[in-house]
Amino acid sequence: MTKIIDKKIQSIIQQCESLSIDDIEKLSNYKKLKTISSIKSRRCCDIYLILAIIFGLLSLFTTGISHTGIEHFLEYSYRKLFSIDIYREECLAPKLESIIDIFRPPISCDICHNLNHIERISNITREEFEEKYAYTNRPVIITDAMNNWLATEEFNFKFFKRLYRMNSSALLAVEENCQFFPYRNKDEFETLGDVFDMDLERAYMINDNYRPWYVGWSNCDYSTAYLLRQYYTKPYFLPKQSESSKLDWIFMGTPGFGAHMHIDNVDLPSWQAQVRGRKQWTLRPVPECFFQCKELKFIVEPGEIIVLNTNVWYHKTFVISEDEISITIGSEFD
Ligand SMILES: *[C@@H]1O[C@H](CO)[C@@H](O)[C@H](O)[C@H]1NC(C)=O
Ligand SMILES: *[C@@H]1O[C@H](CO)[C@@H](O)[C@H](O)[C@H]1NC(C)=O
Ligand SMILES: O=C(O)CCC(=O)C(=O)O
Ligand SMILES: [Fe+2]
Repeated sequence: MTKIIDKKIQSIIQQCESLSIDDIEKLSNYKKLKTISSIKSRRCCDIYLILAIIFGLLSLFTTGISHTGIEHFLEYSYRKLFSIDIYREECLAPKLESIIDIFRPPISCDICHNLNHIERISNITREEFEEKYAYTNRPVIITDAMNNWLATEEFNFKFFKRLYRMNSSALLAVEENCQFFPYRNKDEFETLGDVFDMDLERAYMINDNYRPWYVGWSNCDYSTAYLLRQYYTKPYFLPKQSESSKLDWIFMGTPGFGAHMHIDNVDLPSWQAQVRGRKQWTLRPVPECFFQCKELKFIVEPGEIIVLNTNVWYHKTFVISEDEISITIGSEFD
C-alpha cells in the first residue's frame, strides 16, 4: 500500500519538475511532497503514513465518514493532514476542495464584525485597495475594472469549446494537470472534454426544459494562460508587486446551479470577474463567528469583480441570470 503512494508522490514530483517552472521551490504542495518523500527515502520510519492512519481513524470516529477501501481512506487522511490531494495530482493547482479544515487557525471575527452588506467601490487607487481590502479579508466588489476587456465580448461557450477542442494541447493539459469541478454534474462530466461535448442547445438553454449544468476548472497550461491573457488584464487595483502568474480559474454554467457551500484551502485571497451573466453569492462567517457576524447575500453583476478570501469565508454561488450562462474568470493574488 505504501508503495503505491510512494509511486504516486514520485510521479507528481516528476510531473511538476517536467513543467520547468522557475519558482517551483515556492509551490507549497511541491515542497510538502518533497518533504514527505525525503523522509520516506531516509527510511527513518514511515511517520507520515502512521500519522495519516492515526489521524484518519480519529476523523473516522469523529465524523462518521465512511470510506471505501484503504486507498480512499489514505487519500482522505493525507488530504486532511497535509492539505495534499495526492490523487488529484495537483502540485500546481490550489485546492478548491470543500473540506472543513480542522487545522485551520482560528479566524478573528474582526473580519466580519459589523459587516452587514458588501461594499461596491470604483476608481480606487492601488494604495487604498491594499490598505482597506487586499489583505484584510473584507470582501468587496469593484465595479469599474473590466472596462477594456476583450473577454466581455469574446468569452462564451463556443469560445471555450474551440479553445478546448478535442485533442488540443489546452484540453490535454487541463485534463492531465489541472483541476476540474463538475459540481452537481459529476455523473455526466468526468472531464472538461465532456462539458464541451454537450450539444449547443443545452449549452445555450435553447429549450426551456434544458438540463442545468455548472462547472469550474483551473487552467495550469502556460500557453493557454498566455492566450487567455489577451482577453483580460490583471485588475488595475491589485497591488503592483502582486503576481500575475497565478492560475486562472474559470467557472461557467446555467441559471439554477452553482457551487455548494464550502471553504477553501488555497493560501491566498482571490478575485473573480463576472464576465457574463449574474451570480448570487452567499458568504457565511466561520462557525466561531456565527454569533458575532452575519451571513451576506448579494449579486455580482456582469462587469463587476468580487475580491474574496475564500479561505476564511464559507461561500456558495447560484447563477440567476435569465437568459445567459454565467462565465467568470479569476485568480488568486498575493
Ligand atoms: C478617480 O480618482 C482620482 C483620485 O483618486 C480623481 O482625481 C479622479 O477624478 C477620479 N475619477 C473619476 C472618474 O471619478
Ligand atoms: C483525437 O485523438 C484520438 C486518439 O489519438 C483519435 O482517435 C481521434 O480521431 C482524434 N480526434 C480528433 C477530432 O482529432
Ligand atoms: O464561482 C463559483 O461558483 C465558485 C467560486 C469558488 O468557489 C472560489 O473561487 O473559491
Ligand atoms: Fe471556493
